[in-house]
Amino acid sequence: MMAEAAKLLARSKFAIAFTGAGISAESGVPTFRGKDGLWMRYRPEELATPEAFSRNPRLVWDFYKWRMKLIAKARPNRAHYALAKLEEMGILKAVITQNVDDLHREAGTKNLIELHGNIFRVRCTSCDYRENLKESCSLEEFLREELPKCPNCGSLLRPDVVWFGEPLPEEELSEAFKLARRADLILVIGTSGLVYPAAYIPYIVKENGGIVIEINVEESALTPIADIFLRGKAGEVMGTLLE
Ligand code: BJW
Ligand code: ZN
Repeated sequence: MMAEAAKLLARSKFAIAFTGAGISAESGVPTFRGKDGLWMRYRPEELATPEAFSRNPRLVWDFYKWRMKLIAKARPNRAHYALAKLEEMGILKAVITQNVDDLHREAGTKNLIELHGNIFRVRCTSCDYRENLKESCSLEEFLREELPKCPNCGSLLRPDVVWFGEPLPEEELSEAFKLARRADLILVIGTSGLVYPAAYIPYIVKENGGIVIEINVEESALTPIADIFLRGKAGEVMGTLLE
């Protein structure tokens, strides 16, 4: 299976990757679903919504600040580096991620499409103020504020991520769909494949005759369309695949 996957990848003309929370699990970033995927007693559907934020912004901000701290300390793992290496080798054309953790960028991936935003970016709930806390080096200061306010207009700031019921960034989504139509192979790594429209991406590749290679510790909603399923941790499997 592994040798077959490596051969298909080496022969592909336009390979892309589609990643989810599982690729960052070995970096110590918790996933959303599954036994270790919970934040206290909350489910993502209870926190990652605009309704939750207007009902209880403090609770939602506590969740994001907890993750910001955790993610700021996390380093890319072998899977992130393997994808950056494959891009450098000219095999992989893009990484489409549902993750907000910045670890693909840190590993060196150049053509990165972030479908659900980025946890280090914040934006105002009323005006068009935006800030990247990593670029402005103000993360620590920011984390000390209880309810972060816009420096322009004083309104509440929010994480620049996509919550349930919100549209995905238009340009990123159309670029992702375009890449999927063009791809002859897709590596689907560490995603439950339950959240749409992101989960359409592997189906588009499949419908256009492309090969779907899935890497996951367990079967997902996308396993039925996988041509090859490699069971295991993303870092370990990707490490072996590149050998
Ligand atoms: C390992 C591993 C290891 C563990 N190695 N593997 C049909 C079509 C379109 C939309 C819908 C639809 N049906 C329903 C909807 C609505 C909804 C939706 O999809 N709901 C479903 C839950 C049913 N979608 C939306 O609301 C989206 N917006 C939308 O549709 O807008 C329409 C609209 C248009 C115009 C105007 C207005 C509206 C938005 C979805 C936003 C999702 N946001 C989140 C939060 C982001 C911010 C944050 O990070 O806090 O995105 S929710 C959460 O789920 C996050 C993730 O990106 C996303 C996907 O999760 P992921 O990455 O798959 O993680 P897990 O935890 O689920 O899985 C981890 C996997 O890793 C598992 O399989 C493990 O086995 C594996 N694993 N360790 C390898 N070491
Ligand atoms: Zn503002």
